[in-house]
Amino acid sequence: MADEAPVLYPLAGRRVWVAGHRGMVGSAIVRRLKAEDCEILTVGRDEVDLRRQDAVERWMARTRPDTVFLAAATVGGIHANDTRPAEFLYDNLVIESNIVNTAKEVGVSKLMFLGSACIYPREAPQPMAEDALLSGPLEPTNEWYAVAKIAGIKLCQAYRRQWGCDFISAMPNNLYGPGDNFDLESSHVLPALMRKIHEAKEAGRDTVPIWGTGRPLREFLHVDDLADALVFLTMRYSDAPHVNIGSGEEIGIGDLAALIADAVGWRGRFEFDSTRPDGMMRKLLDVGRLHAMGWRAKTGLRDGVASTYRWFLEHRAEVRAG
Ligand code: GFB
Repeated sequence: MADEAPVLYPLAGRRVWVAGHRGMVGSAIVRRLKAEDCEILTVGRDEVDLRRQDAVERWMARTRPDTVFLAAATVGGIHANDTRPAEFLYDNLVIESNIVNTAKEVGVSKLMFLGSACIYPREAPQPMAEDALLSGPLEPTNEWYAVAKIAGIKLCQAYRRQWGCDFISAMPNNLYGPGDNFDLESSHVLPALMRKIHEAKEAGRDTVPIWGTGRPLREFLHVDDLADALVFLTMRYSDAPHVNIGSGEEIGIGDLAALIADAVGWRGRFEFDSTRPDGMMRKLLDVGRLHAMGWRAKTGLRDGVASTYRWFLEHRAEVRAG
């Protein structure tokens, strides 16, 4: 493995704002930052609606963060992306614009913007390298979210170019882990299948529905690995191009379902619902740039699914209410 890139931006002693700290990603960043000697700042939606420019400006002017992790976003799985295009485009555009611009105004010295692998064209060569950005048409099921995330990358690059701001971007692949959304209509595939399979086991059912053909391939990254990579890049990377973050481990949706069924201890049959979309047939990131800086994912999918299932069992009441 490559030697770790040197630390350019130590976090010790800094005031670090995690925007979106109640989400799966934000809460993982907060957990990871506890190992750094920094002051963690958070604010709830009830206090500051990040879609309101004046509210963001007032809060940031008062709290004066040194560092920002921009993990606040309207997110969801293939169905939510496909059916709520206005929210996915508008919310994400305004949240990132408000925070990036105010970060420049109040003198934030480092900002990490979090995007998504869906920024890449539908027909991008696999694995998808950073320079595949804007080389072709997007996957239609998530183009609204993708356009907002591409705009976020460009905002960081523009503020770097015009104002010299040290704003960087990272693009993770499909995430999962503790704190995920388990709502069956709006969630991503891994938590959805975990919940469906668990509930089939509880109810003694021997079939579980799966959207699409089960053939699409996805690369899953545990959210604690993501948080570690984000802290790594914040401290060691300072340049305009965005950086991919992935596990390098790819699996078909049908095989993922079987792996989850093993973890849950359910035996039964999957019924594929071809009226639901498959989305991208393959979505694997080229993580050469990150590996060359000396970072690799640590959590294997089988272990990650097992620990996420334990988390799910411990939080069943919240998951059902959510
Ligand atoms: O995770 P997912 O919703 O999002 O779906 P994407 C992945 C694959 O799993 C698709 C299939 O082929 C789905 O049709 N799938 C099977 C299911 N059963 C289910 C189910 O019960 N629920 C869900 N949700 N999927 C997302 C983007 O795309 O990727 C986001 O929509 C984001 O914007 C994320 O970028 C990384 O991988 O297709």
